[in-house]
Amino acid sequence: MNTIRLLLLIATLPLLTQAQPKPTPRQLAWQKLETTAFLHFTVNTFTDKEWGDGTESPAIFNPAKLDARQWVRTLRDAGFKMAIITAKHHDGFCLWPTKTTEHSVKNSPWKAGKGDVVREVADACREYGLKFGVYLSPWDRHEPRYGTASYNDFYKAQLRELLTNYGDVAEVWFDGAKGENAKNMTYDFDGYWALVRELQPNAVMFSDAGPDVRWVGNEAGNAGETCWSTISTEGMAPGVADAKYLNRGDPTGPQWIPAETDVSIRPGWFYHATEDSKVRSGKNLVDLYYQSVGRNSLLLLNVPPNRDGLLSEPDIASLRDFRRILNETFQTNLVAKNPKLTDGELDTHTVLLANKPIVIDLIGTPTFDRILIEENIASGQRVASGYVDYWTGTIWQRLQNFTTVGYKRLLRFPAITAPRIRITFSNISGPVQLAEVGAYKASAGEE
Ligand code: FUL
Repeated sequence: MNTIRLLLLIATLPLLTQAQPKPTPRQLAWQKLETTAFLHFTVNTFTDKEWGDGTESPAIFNPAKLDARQWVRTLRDAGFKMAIITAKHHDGFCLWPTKTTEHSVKNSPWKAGKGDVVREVADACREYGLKFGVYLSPWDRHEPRYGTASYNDFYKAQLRELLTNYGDVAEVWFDGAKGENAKNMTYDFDGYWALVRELQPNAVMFSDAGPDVRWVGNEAGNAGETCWSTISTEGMAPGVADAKYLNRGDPTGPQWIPAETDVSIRPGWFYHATEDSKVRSGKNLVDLYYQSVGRNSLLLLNVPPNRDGLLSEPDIASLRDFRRILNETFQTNLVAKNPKLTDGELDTHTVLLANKPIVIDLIGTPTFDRILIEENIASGQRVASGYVDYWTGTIWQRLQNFTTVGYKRLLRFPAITAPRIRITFSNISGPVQLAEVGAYKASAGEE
């Protein structure tokens, strides 16, 4: 070994041996879902509100044509891999016939009180091959025990029902939202989380502060341009977190808690007929995809069923456009076939050190305007910054700088034509495991 090599090894040794946070298998499986859906549905759908106050009569809940198979089929066709249903929102109304309260579908005219929305969604997810998740609002404006210690038992009993009667649950959503004048309540989050681990060990848990996946810090569909999957949860709890910190993550954070980007296809989370004309277009949804999945996050797109109990035509049309555009853009990878970098697998990768560029040959001299870069995050997230150059025929020309990569980084730029590109990682926290590289020409639908 020559001296330079030896010095290099000594310099990188602390980085190699330093324990870096890594995803658990359940977090890794979750990240690979990329596009997931939220279904906001409750009495609010019938009162035209966003937050119910808990006084709503179960009698108003009557989605006469409810067809959860239509919801999940539509989502499947649009490429979504999981659906999360609001089993109970802040109003306390339960979409399943719970034994814990009378405030549920069992006292609604829908299916003469014999219906179970949670079951229909879980069954449809199984039928169409989607993962299934539940949202169970800790803040409950109906339950009289809310504000006392015994509410924790009530909440855990609800969790137990949802996690034992409906098959596999892939995600449990703990919303930190709580009205300003809400009663004081000391939630037993440790107890809730232990119960989820016991009953559904493969489920990831979402809250502002994890423990498995975190809020991205806004509801506008924007992960940080820089987005680390690591944070420190010191001083945080659901409802208590610094939104800016969550948005970017923290390169020195000791915990692996990646960001989930929750955003609605409509202005509100629940269905309102007045918003039928304000549904995001397919192109707009594609922007959300670049801003979330393309920035090392995961898209959780809300598509709220209407009063009939169906997804609405404008939403379906946008979802269809969204998938068509993404399929057109990403169907042909213009990077020349490479056993490690174009095989779609994270664990086959090429190791790169700082400022040691890798040249990537393209197929012929194609025209392209999108680049994809992926790290093998199974070993952690290591790229803090880098840049891409392209070969003009005479020189390497700078195409774009980027910051974090993580699970997936998508770069967008005006189309260029070149036979090869060159990627350099300039600031890294350890040897980078470059897993995938792609170059694409965007669908005309993105224009
Ligand atoms: C918020 C809630 O208050 C909204 O109603 C919605 O459920 C959103 C996903 O989370 O905190």
